Amino acid sequence: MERTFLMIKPDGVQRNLIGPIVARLENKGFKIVGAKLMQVSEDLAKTHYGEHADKPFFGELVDFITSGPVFAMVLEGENIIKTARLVVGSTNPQEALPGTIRGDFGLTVGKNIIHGSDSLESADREINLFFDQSELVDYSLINKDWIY
Ligand code: IDP
Repeated sequence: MERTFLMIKPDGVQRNLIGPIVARLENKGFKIVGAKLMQVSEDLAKTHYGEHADKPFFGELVDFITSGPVFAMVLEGENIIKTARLVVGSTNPQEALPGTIRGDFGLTVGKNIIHGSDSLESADREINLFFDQSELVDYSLINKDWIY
């Protein structure tokens, strides 16, 4: 079963969207294997967003993601990296479809509510960057036979 990393950004936490977003992810059938509220350090922000280091918005992005707590999650499901990105929606909330998290809750690209890994490599990297193995829980959900 595939795993991905999702993170409700400081705007989502401040707007009391942890509950509504987690409800969507659970309702979809994804299994939560790790979750925590945390403050992202400047070092962690720069490593996480390293691929954007030379973009003009990099400084703004690091300032934003460290501006308040985030809610970090590791979720599990079949083909979840791609599926979770569809649930999250397009990077720019103005182009994200209604029904997606960004489409329903956001209006600007700088404050687009949630992050989701975009590939197997990113998911592995980001899970290990934000979580210790001991924080991830192996268990079985009783509803799994009704999803798969
Ligand atoms: P993604 O989050 O959908 O994977 P990326 O292209 O990897 O999108 O960009 C990372 C994050 O950087 C976005 O989620 C968004 O918050 C921010 N970002 C992307 N483009 C811009 C921009 O033009 N201005 C400000 N922030 C941006």
